Amino acid sequence: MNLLSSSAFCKSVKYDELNIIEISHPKFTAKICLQGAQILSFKPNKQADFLWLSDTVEYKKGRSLRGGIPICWPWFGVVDKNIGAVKNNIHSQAAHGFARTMLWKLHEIKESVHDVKISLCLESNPETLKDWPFTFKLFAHFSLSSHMNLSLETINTGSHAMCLTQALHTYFPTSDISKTSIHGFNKTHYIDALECWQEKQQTGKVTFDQEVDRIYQSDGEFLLDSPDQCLKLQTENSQSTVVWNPWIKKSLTLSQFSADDYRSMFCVESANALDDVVKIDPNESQFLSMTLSAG
Ligand code: TA6
Repeated sequence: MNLLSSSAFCKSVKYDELNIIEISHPKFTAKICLQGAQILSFKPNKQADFLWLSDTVEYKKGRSLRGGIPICWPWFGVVDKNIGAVKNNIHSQAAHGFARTMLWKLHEIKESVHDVKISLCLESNPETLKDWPFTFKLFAHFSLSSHMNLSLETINTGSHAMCLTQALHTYFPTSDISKTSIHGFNKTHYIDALECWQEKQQTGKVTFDQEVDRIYQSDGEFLLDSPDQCLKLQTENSQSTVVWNPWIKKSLTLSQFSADDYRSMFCVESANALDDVVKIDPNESQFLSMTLSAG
């Protein structure tokens, strides 16, 4: 009997070309796309969805979906912005790695009246080895109840140490980007991707009145304050957090993104990016984790 047929809360539904696991639990509902192990929606009872998903999202094989939490792995951002130890092993020009566009396998479901724990797995294969010459097992462990935890586990199953960068590229909703702020970065240094990757220092809360694309050198706990919901984001094993809003001009270049979508979303991404490189020795593993809860 397969995992889903014995589940009380989970079922697989076809959306165009992709299979989505729909979870309907007494405490929450959620949707997880098997492609990319990408959670698209997490909505605790009596609360708004914690995640933003584009109204023009496309469920197509091999293409990342705009919204939810794309898993950027085994590199973050454009290849050339990674340090040598990472980029010298990459034989692809795709941004944000290959994990988000590959088909993962459902690995385990554990469920109770309190929560659903569901894990998906991606293993190295001839396709991944073409782009990145390391053998691995990658797990996305979701623990869902009235809050959401995602832990990305990388296991190095090869005989050589691997260096990677990664991000849980979370899209958040807001009813008004101009009244949205992020707390927890005061006095934190960041790299401004829009101003020649210069290092700067944050003063006070982060607000949005133009395109923002910054990699903050920080970990820990952040408060995401928008007009109709306040969320707490906690991270583990992440020393870099990316904050992004494309604003008006960049919005016009994005797939699955309407011209005014920048008003209703923002990204805060729990990452290991730029110099915050993860090195994993043979038979070792590393976890990058995030927890989202009502603020
Ligand atoms: O995380 C911010 C960022 O690197 C931006 O520079 C922008 O490229 C964004 O990710 C979205 O990238 P995508 O490839 O998903 O369109």
